[in-house]
Amino acid sequence: AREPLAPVAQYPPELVTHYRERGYWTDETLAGFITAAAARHPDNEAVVGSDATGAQTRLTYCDLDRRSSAVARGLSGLGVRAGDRVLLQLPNIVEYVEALFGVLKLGALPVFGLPAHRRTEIGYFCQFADVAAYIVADRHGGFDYRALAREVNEGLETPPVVIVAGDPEEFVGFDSLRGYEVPVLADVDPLSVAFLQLSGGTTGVPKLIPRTHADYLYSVRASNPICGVDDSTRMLVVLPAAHNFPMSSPGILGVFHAGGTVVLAPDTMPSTAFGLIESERVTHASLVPPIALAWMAAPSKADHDLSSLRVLGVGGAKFSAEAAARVPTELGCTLQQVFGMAEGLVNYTRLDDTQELIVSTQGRPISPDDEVRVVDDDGALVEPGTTGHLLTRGPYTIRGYYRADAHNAEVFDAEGFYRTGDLVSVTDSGHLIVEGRAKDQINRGGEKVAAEEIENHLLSHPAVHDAAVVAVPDEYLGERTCAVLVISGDAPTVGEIKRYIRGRGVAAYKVPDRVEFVTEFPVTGVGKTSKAALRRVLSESIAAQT
Ligand code: J2J
Repeated sequence: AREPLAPVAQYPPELVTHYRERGYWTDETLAGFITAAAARHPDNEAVVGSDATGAQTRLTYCDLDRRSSAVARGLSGLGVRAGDRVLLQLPNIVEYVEALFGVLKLGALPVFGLPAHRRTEIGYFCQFADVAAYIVADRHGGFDYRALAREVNEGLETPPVVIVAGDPEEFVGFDSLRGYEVPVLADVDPLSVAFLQLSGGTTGVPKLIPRTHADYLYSVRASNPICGVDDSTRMLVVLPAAHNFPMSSPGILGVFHAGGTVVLAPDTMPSTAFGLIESERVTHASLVPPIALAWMAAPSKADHDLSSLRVLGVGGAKFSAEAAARVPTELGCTLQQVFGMAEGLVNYTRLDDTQELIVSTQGRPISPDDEVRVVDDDGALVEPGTTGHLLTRGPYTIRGYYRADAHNAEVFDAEGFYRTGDLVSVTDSGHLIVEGRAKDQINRGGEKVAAEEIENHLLSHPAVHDAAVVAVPDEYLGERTCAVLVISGDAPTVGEIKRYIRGRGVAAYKVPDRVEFVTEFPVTGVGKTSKAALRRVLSESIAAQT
């Protein structure tokens, strides 16, 4: 038997009552979600995409309901119980949605891995969340996930059962789960934790985010009208489906709630997306800025009929006003900027906002009960329109990370406000403009890299005396990572450092893009490494080189 879920920080009782009275929190759960959707729209097409073998697949809501029940049964047959954690690490294939709803129906908790994660991250999630089952695809993007599973399991005392979509080799085949047909539906408390989502992170190890059924589904339901999602919506999912953005803002869950269709893109190439937009009459898509830029720049745009596209959501990282302004003319759709976070708060520009607001802001909160505070370094509220630290609390923002008391004490204040680490200003209309970031994180085109995590890996190299990872500006990704190193002894080459980090078993997007050597770090008044000064020096030296 696995450990029970550790206790998580609760919302105060008076707010629970308030959120229920306002109708934000309902009895709807993710366990019953797809069965309820199938009852509303049994024969609508729910999902279109490839399966693990590459076969083109179309599932109605009824199909998806039946298949996910079979997965729930199969998992139960393997000994997975309600409350257990199940790590999903699947690419954008139809098995992802079958697995997701299968796990949820059983009352087990998905933990959302990304296809890019490797031994170190996966091993950590398995250990930290005491994962009972780990679901992967056989191969994807030239990588063999069965080999990863083997490596991970070797390092674990109580390894999870591994389930493989495609050729399972010695593991359990995902297809074998489909043999069971009796539906199971766990009786789940809507106020309980539904899953553990991954945080962008600022610390040495990734943080996990416990979201409840009620809080998450409120953000999903409330997103739909803001994003123009209804049963005619056909949404192209290009970003990894397990990311919070394509999952919930309004994402796959929003579309399923409305009875629309999710179209899974097998890769992120603009030509793939354009082909699918044309053939599937796609109406909505959500992208990070670099992919939106790639769409606008792609010559293949002219070869496809993109006229079905109504709304392009762009978020995850700052989209420049200059690029934002070009979206309507170059792609023939409405831009919606999205500034969200897996911890909760999501802001959208509204579809009927002025062009000025759509281009130059990152939107305003979903809920009238989202509280936004902008404070200076000392915690005092700033004058309206002035830049400061964004703090927030509300009906779908967490009150604490999973099993992280010390960190929680730092980033949640006594009133339960979450310190986002983002620097923002607020317009008269209540729209937020992301002005920068106070947290020690690199936003690499929407993929978040916690500086400390990579610094720790670098410091384990015998020749590295000191290490700092900072963002350097990049035209395409917005930011790239730069590792700045103080070396003791023989200096390794840049290639050796990158190979070393890769060899530590981390996601490729975390491997430093640049490596620079210095003899010492600039320090602040209190003798700490000054990353601000480092970033300044680096951008000057990069500017001088180009
Ligand atoms: C600037 N920075 C942004 C934006 C996120 C919807 C959309 C995005 C996410 C997400 C999400 C930004 N401009 N438009 O979960 O539901 C940065 C901020 C933020 C962090 C959160 C969703 N949109 N960011 O990106 O948990 O720094 O969620 O705090 O991955 O991304 O990252 P993440």
